[in-house]
Amino acid sequence: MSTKADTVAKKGYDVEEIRAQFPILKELVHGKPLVYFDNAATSQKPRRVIKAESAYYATINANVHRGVHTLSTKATEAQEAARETIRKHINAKHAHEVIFTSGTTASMNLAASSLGQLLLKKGDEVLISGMEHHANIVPWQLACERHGAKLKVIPITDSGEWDLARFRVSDIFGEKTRILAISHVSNTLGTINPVKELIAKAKKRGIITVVDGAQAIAHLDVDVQDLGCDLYAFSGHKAYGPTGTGVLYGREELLERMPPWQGGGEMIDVVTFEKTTYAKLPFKFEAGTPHIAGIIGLGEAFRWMEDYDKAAMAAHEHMLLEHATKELLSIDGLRIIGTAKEKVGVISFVIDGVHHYDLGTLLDQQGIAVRTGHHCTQPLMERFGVSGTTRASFACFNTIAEVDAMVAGVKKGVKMLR
Ligand code: C6P
Repeated sequence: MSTKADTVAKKGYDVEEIRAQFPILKELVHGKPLVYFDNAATSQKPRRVIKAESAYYATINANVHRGVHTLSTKATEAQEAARETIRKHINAKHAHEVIFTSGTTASMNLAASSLGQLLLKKGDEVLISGMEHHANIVPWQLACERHGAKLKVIPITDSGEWDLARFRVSDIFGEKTRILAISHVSNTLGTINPVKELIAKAKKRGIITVVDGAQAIAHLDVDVQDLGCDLYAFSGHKAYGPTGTGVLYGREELLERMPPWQGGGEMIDVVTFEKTTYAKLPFKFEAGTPHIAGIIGLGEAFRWMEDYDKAAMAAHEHMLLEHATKELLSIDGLRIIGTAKEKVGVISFVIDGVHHYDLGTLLDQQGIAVRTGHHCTQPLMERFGVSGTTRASFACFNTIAEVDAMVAGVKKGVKMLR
């Protein structure tokens, strides 16, 4: 679905050429062309990714790092090529600093469990922010409970940014702060957080820094060395890759010190009943058979993204955000939750007298997929005094015409529901 405005917006960015690569965009939903605005939940996949995953099963399906036979060698090479692609993409120093997981949730659980064991003692503090996804809250709560530590929270301003004026650096980082765990981009508000600046301040105090990059990886240039973080987590499926894939990047020196998270095959060096020694990085953190097909697909997703100018993709998504913001604000009683200066293409809103669930259902009947509810950020919902929002999240293949269709759908919904 595109208009003249999209053609104008193209200028070196051919959204139709990109759309043609996503088979699902030809689907009809309730007889209407699919408008997919739920990319923060999971993005759609280009044909190349789908093909890479199925080619593994069709031609080289075997376990990795385990066999001398040809298929196992080929599968291992394909998996490790994906690791190298991701290393380059995020500018990690070494490929063994890229650990494959099943997603951001698994990455954060690995980080919290292992760092908790390594660093946390009674009375220590872990600092997160008030806009975190449950995946960057609950694993730290579990670690704190286990080790007698406390969770502290950076408050959020009305526009949806860290309130660093009210919560000064000297207040943020206490004597006992050991870990800072923050999201690069908020999944609910779209806020791009100044993570680099806060990481620099934390590092000066010897605090270990962990970044939840789930909503950043597909939309920003992520350079882990430039950010200076110790750990950086993301999911593959939000970056045009397969579900069940994710990464935890870790600085070599820290990963070497961190104890393993899960035990099993391939993460060991020598096992006896008395004692086990562990494999080298990254395998120390990759127990059991990985999601080989998914990892190969993930490598292809990153190669696919690299065929495009990420800045142009981000500019396109920003243009959609600005258009959607302007149009949605013309609706009486509509309030946008998350009005930070720096945002990715995520727009959350509430409307007086309209329940987000009802609106989401009516939009679906028009073929428009948005997410409704608390977006796994219940404390943030409480901060804004709402039970949930309607959230549209854009990707590189979305168009102005689709935004207009959503706005028309919202207007229609409001008339029916009020
Ligand atoms: N947010 C959303 O609709 P997983 O489920 O492990 O791939 O990602 C968890 C996660 C962690 N951090 C952030 C900032 C996230 O946005 C998510 C996933 C989806 O907003 C599903 S709840």
